[in-house]
Amino acid sequence: MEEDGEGKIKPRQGRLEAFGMRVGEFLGNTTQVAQRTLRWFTVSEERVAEILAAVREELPTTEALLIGKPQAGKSSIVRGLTGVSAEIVGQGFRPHTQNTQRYAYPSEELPLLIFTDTVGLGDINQNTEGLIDELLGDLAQETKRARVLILTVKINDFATDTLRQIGERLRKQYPMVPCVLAVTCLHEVYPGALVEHPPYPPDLPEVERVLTAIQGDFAGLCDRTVLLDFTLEEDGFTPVFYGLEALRDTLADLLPEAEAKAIYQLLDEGAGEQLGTLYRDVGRRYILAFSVMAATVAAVPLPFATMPVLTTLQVSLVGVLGQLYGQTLTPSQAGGVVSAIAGGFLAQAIGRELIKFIPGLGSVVAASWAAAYTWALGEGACVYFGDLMGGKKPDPQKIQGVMREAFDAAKQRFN
Ligand SMILES: Nc1nc2c(ncn2[C@@H]2O[C@H](COP(=O)(O)OP(=O)(O)OP(=O)(O)O)[C@@H](O)[C@H]2O)c(=O)[nH]1
Ligand SMILES: [Mg+2]
Repeated sequence: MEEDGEGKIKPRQGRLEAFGMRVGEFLGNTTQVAQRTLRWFTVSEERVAEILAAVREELPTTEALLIGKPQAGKSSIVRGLTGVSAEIVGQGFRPHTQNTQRYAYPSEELPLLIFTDTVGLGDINQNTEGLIDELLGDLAQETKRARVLILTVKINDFATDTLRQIGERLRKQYPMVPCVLAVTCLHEVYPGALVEHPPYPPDLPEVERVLTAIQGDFAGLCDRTVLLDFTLEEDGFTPVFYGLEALRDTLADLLPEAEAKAIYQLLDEGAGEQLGTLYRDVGRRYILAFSVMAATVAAVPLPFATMPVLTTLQVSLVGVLGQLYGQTLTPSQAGGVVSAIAGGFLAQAIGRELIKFIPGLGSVVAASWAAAYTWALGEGACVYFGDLMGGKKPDPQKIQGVMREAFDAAKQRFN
């Protein structure tokens, strides 16, 4: 292991506030082995920044440019693909420019998905040129990210001239960027008697007729069309995300292999069924994204030992989860939480196993192990933050238990 005692993550200047104190108490419960393990798993702040930059370079990041009129369903697509609302995805979100906003998932510093959302596209819009310029400027930037245009149209909206013009301009200049036509709000044209979605894809003359017209309007512009109906839970349609699998498959077909694989992993396991609103469920979507990253980076050679890279990912994950639970953590504090949780877990749950591997641990770990370990840590952090939020003292025993279970389940999943 490259990391040693010099410059690990420490709370700054003895400014251990309430949060850090709790971490301290928590730490007090870990064994000596854990304390030792902790040292192996700490990473200096400068190193964290370096690692983040290197990891970001390797991530199979997809940038989706969502273009559509207000209320066309763009934010709903963000919610479908990430499991969280655009407002939550947008935490740490900066207004991009006048006509577009940008959201990064799961986080700005380590994005797997970036959404550029047009906000200024009206019917009669003097800003169209400005918007086109912004989008062209976006596309002009050199990047390793895979990009895709998603033109979003409500199924009963035929006033789509501006959208088509924008699409044409972008396509003309960037013909290599694939383009998807996403037709939303399907149920609005269902015959009155139909109160549920038919099996996907819907085979209804009403849908077919309108779709033919829309496709005519966008002829030659889009590589693929996807039919969607992303309703709200209270609308009572099942699945809530009707067409999500088709969207996933379409994106996967159009994107390079690595990005396609990441999207598959992110939308694994019935993501379209239902979305919980509980913290834990939202948290899981973030944990999943970081676990996918952990597997990704474990599989590529980075100029750092794997363990510090995982620790760095986990520090970021804990920072994001903390935010979800209303705790704003400095990287140092997040590092403290990771150390406390990871140290205890590694020592107590798989300590013996681990000791055997420690000489090799710093250099290479299996992708599935990296993912499962990250998953377990995220689950542990949710319990930790949940307890804090409920005014309880985090219970190390409970956290260890949750992590052990999560680790075993995740090992299966990421195998
Ligand atoms: N039934 C149904 N409702 C949808 C669908 N997509 C979006 N909606 C609803 O339409 C409304 C607008 O959807 P958004 O996803 O916020 O649309 P938007 O394009 O982001 O809108 P702006 O941010 O205002 O430009 C919300 O109430 C959504 O729940 C869909 O496919 N089916
Ligand atoms: Mg929106």
